Amino acid sequence: MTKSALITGITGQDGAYLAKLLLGKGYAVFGLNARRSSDNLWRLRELGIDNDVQMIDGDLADLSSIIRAFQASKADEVYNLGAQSFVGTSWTQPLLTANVTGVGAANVLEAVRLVNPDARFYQASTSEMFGLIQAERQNENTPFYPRSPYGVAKLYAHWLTVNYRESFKLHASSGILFNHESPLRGIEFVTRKVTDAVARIKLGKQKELRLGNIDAKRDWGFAGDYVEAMWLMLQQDKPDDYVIATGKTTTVREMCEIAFNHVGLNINDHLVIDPAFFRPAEVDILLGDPAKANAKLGWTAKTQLEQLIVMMVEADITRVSKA
Ligand code: NAP
Ligand code: F7E
Repeated sequence: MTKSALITGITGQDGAYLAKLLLGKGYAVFGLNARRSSDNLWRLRELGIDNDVQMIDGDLADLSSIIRAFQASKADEVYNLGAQSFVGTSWTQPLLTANVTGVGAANVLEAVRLVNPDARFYQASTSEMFGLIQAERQNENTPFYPRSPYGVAKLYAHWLTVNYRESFKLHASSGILFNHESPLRGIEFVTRKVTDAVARIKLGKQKELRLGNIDAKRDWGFAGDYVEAMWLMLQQDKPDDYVIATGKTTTVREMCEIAFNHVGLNINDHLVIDPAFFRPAEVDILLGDPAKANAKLGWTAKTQLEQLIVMMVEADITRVSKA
């Protein structure tokens, strides 16, 4: 029997890679697609799967649309990846972030509970929930201390996933994913902002790169590796929570240096520190401990940061050259 999956956030970075992974495994893949006035299918197109997924109109803020999408897809597995996912915007749009990123997850969980409680559910939780870190390496037992309205909204969604698992016996799992990037990353996130700028500077279309706190440290992996962990979680007999990370942390400055060095440019000739990009509260350092995912899911991050940044710079050089 062909399995069916419903992905919220299918047009985002992870949604596109997950859709590709599931199609490769023979799933019928459906996506909840929020109405937009302009094209949001570029990632699916870049992966060559825009005609292979079935889009259903719906919005995370609209429970009835999610119920209809879930009924139409007859999904065995539901992946809730949709969110207002940019931390910076969560300070300027805190209520929208709460509604979409937080209550949106409640809407999807309610749809599962009401329509087919046997379906398996994945929640896209985040290392941002650790925020002001309470342990040097963060694992599933580390206390949370979110530092942004985004982190707070995600924490609500995370605990609701745990609660629905315990209250209604749903097969609901939460992946606590550390930062993961790719050539399909949104341009506002720091890795892609850097690789796009490096490509433009190299091709003479831009002179400087303006960044905020370059001392922040992140545990960065490749999105293509991380969506495999999502799928693996839903194949387990028992639902659970897992930290997904590389176990290495790097400063924003060091990540930038990889990008500039790759094309033979000197970062000091182009980087400008701009207070506009500092955040009201910062997550200074994140470092995940993926031991549980290694042991129980057999999952490890395959792609090194250097490989990842080079892949992104090359993709941006190709894009900027064609533009
Ligand atoms: P992303 O690229 O920003 O994609 C977000 C997706 O959510 C897009 O498809 C977007 O649709 C959709 N969306 C936004 N508002 C919606 C609404 N009201 N109704 C329905 N869909 C809506 O995010 P990502 O990097 O792929 O991340 C996927 C998930 O993992 C997110 O929940 C994110 O918070 C979480 N996460 C990400 C990371 C990371 O490092 N990437 C780490 C941990 C957790 P449009 O394309 O139409 O805007
Ligand atoms: O920032 C610093 C910034 O926006 C990383 C989301 O996917 O991962 C992501 O959240 C760091 C921060 O990602 C700029 O202050 C410096 O310390 O790429 P980012 P994020 O905030 O870590 C988590 C796991 C998620 O769940 C989120 O959805 O880089 N930084 N200068 C900058 N960041 C940006 N964006 N732009 C700058 O100019």
